[in-house]
Amino acid sequence: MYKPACRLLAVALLMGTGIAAHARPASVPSAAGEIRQQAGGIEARLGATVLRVTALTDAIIRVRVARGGTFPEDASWAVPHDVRAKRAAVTPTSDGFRTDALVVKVDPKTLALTVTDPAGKVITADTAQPIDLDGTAFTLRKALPIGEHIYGLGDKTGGTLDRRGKTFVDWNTDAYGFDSSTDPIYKSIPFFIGVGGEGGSYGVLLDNTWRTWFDFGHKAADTLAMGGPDGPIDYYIIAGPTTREVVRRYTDLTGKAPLAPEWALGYQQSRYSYMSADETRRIAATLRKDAIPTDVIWLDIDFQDRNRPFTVDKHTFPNLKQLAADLDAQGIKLVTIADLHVAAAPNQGYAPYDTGIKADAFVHNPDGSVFVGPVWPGPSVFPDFTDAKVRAWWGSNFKAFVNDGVAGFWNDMNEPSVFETPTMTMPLDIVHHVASDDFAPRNATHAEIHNVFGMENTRATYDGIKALRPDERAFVMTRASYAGGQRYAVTWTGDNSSTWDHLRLSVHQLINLGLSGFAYAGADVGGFTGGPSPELLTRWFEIAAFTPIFRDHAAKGTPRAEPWVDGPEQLAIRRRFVEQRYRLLPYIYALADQNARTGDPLMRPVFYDYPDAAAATCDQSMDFTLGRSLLVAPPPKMESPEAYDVCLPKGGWYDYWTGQAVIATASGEPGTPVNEQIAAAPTGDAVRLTEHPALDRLPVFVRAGTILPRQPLVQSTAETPEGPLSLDIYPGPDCAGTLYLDDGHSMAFERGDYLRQTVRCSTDANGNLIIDFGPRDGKYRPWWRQIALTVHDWRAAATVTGPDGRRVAKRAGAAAQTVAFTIPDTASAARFTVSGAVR
Ligand code: NBV
Repeated sequence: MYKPACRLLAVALLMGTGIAAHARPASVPSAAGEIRQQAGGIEARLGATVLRVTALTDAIIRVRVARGGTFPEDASWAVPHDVRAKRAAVTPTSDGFRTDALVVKVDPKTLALTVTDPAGKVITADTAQPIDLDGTAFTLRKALPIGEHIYGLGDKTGGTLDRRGKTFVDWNTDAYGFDSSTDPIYKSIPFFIGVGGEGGSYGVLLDNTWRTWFDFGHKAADTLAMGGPDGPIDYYIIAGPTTREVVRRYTDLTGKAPLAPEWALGYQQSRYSYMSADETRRIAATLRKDAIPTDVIWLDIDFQDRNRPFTVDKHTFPNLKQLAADLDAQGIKLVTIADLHVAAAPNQGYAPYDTGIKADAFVHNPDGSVFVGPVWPGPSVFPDFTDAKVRAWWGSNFKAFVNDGVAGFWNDMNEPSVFETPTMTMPLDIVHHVASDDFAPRNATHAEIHNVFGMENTRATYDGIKALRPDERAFVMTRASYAGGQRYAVTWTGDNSSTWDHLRLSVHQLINLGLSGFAYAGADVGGFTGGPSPELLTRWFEIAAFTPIFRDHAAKGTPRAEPWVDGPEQLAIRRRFVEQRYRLLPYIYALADQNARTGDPLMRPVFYDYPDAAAATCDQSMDFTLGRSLLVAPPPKMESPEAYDVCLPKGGWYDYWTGQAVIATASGEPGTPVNEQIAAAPTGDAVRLTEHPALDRLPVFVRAGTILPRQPLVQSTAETPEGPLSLDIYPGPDCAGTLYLDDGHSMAFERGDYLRQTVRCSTDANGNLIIDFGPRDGKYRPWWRQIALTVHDWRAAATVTGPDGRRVAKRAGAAAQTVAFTIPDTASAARFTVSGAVR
């Protein structure tokens, strides 16, 4: 498979230098290191090895290594050409260069790279033996200081959010039945973030599609190593210093997830499989009868004729278009599966095979024949997604489904999963044709393409749907992907199990996916395999209601896992959480808009917005935030009734469910009832409080300083809410909230048809609360005519005056804890004053 012979001769193998050699070149070039300045950076040469460090921006540098003096082609699946072509202004130094944000130094004797901030604080530094070359393989080593923690790397397992002390392999794998130590799994996102070092957070993207590996202080506690068997040594260092800046810059590099349709944020019902149109209608009817707000029903492989992609079983689904229309009339979209493996079915009138063969669209064996491997349809062929022509052909297959009104598509099995093979995928010597972007047209082995195969599958699907329905947002869900895959698809964590452990794991996976660019991610609610207990399914609903993608899905042959299966009591709790999700949609949709523009994930580790949180001593292993304003604190030992402590970062918090401020008490001791710990104003100190788990309660807190938009309950995002928009004001520092709205599905927002408005609050010298509506951006007209404001925990008597000085509302006494008033929709800048403050 690998052809090391000629490369071996060219590798720099210098004994006594930082570059370790495991094979000897024919001639040993000069060992004298030299550094040369060049546009945007430097090149350092040590023997035959050349290190090139280039600043793309002040805070992003690219590092490439040429073995034997020749750089591999400058091409990438993750980082678009125009981004790679950027150059920042740099100032040469004797041992490297500086940008406005970084100082880059190379030790010419070893090629060890050190990146510091301008004050000299180390962001990341190579070890004394930074690069190992061994045939085509390589190892890179960096220091891993005590106190540094590692996040990202997509949805890798590992049992904890932090990846320190562990090793991982990137090799997309169908990991049915995985557990918290299974690796590799479905996706390869070779991007991680170091948090807690002296120079602040930084990220590294190792842009190599081969079977790469990462060791975060496992073999040697002070060393971070990464490597691969072949392919370019090409990586990016992204400086912070905050984690937020790293993630934003990572998505500058690899692309932002496009704004999802609003319905993708609603509740989604799935099963492998709803077996007929009748069953699908019954599911929709029950969701509506039981008043479970729902936006999507998914059709898995059994809706197809013999599991063949791009077919429909005409007996069980006689009229897909009618089904889609009938569901649509109930506010429910249809998403259907479209796996990549095309049935190898010659002479059967199966167009995807016939047209694909004609277009030479399938990958080949080394002998030139088309590779055939068994998957769901039986013998199957595999589109060559790295070829732009093949992607265009693949995309055209969606035409009938788009015409039938199918709203979105699901690309499963795209690691690719191939049955009856020892490797569970196609052989490594399968030949792909690369003809895409800035890659020179050439053949490549599966060993090189494997990890990007799934991403290019989703790219073909995404581009295909966009071509067919250009003015609609394309919704694609994928199981496999690579760095940058967020440009084309949302994702889920694959075939998880119905266990508490998996519910815990899903929180870590979704947080780390968000840090790795995949802001839209979900786990099968209830678990794919096994069948959840009533309590597990209920808890899963509660937590998933605060995660980006909220989809209930279960495997064939497992107990049913729709929300109603465990009787009315469980259903009532589950419904309540789905309803909360729908009430919160204005907030969640504004987070989606924020993500599209900045890259900030929807679901975040607490330290994303509250770096001090890391110092707290509670078990925070299940905590996460949805945006900056909501902190969700599920019980860390979910199956246990034991009390547990929640640590809230400093700044002040309110209880989401009661609206009351949470204050620090002398207590914090287990056993203190929650309501005794809640009193007047948030103090701004970090808070420790004790929670007593109850199945119907999920602790959620609101940052003091939040203006939280919510809407009246709807059963689907297709329904127009009736009544006023709610703005809940939780007074505190840096008090703000954002409204974002558009039509929820089309591209009109790109033409100015959106609404974006910031509302702020502050207190004046007299303790009055000032509420400032900023001017409204965009020309979209909202559904609300009125805005209902509630100021939480406002314990003084109060009058509210509007912009014209007239009284809007009055509350007589201090007994009530909120001030509530309703105003007409306020599209331009306007100030409201809530008087009588002083707590
Ligand atoms: O298409 C069937 C399933 C699907 O439901 C699941 O979500 C995927 O992860 N698919 C895997 C293939 C069969 C798995 C047993």
